[in-house]
Amino acid sequence: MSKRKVTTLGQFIIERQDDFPYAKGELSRLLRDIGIASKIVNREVNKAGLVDILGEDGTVNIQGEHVKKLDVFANEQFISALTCGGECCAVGSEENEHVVDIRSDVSKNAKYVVAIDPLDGSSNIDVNVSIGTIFSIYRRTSLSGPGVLNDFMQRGTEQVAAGYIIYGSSTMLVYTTGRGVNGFTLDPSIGEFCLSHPDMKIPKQGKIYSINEGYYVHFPDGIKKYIKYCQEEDDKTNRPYSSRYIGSLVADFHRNLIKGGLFIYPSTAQAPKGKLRLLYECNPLAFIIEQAGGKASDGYRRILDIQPTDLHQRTPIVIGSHDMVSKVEEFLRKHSPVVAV
Ligand code: P6P
Repeated sequence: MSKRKVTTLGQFIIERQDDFPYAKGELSRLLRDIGIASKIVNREVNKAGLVDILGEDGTVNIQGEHVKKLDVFANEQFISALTCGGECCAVGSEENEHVVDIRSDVSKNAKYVVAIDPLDGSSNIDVNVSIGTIFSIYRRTSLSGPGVLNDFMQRGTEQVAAGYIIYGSSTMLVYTTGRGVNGFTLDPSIGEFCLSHPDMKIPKQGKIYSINEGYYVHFPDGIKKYIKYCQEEDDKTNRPYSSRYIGSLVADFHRNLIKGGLFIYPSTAQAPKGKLRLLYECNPLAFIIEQAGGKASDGYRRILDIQPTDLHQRTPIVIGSHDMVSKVEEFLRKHSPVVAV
């Protein structure tokens, strides 16, 4: 039986380096640094139930959420790996209110900044549900000195690379640099991410919709009507769809990327901007989904076109199979038209 060639993340990055004729390996090394930190976080996530790293450490993060120790640990690991790697000058993290300057002698000429959600879905940590890391890489716009907030106030279309790690039944790293989406599965026996899902594409149409229907009464009319549309019987359009909601963004996103489907976190009366963060959750996943042939909007505008104004700003999001996102936009235009201000 022919043995399949094993391509590690490191080999793949080097092989694809030619995609960046002007880059001198910095981005490759930056992606390598993220891969290293994710293996360390994976080790702790996998044994979280065995050591006293679960539970809350008593602090509250910028989001007002009680911080669980693994959040803190993951944030420290990624910041440490990026600091030592020397290719990044600043980090914008869900766990830090302000931009973290990570310059050192090694990174004083670093040209990239990284926005990151070090451990998304943390409320699922102690119930053993898949959780994830989401990252977004930009070239800094400031010319020298410490990385500053303005380096992060770039539209999602300016991302140089984006990806996520899902710590689940297996651990995968999925990323794009604007030339398609590739998935790597961690082989614990060799401690390497190995190419397992080359050139990932999301089906244009799916049969899964993912939304927290517990908030139904607070949704815009267009979303309410779309949910009812998903539940109608119609053989021609393969309805009713299946409702799947893990409550862990990376897990719901990853399932839809592979099977086809739609994830919605809409605005509600209480949260007009929704819950999810533009810079380190929605933009990176929007970059990935578009590269995989899907679509991502806030229900009205392309996510990647939104001009950020704050490090932790939120946005409603409709993301997944292209035709499903377009259908939601159609319902919102018809039943919840945006009032021009
Ligand atoms: P809700 C997890 O806390 C998270 O940030 C995402 O991973 C997830 O998609 C969302 O919140 C779930 O939010 O309001 O449905 O519990």
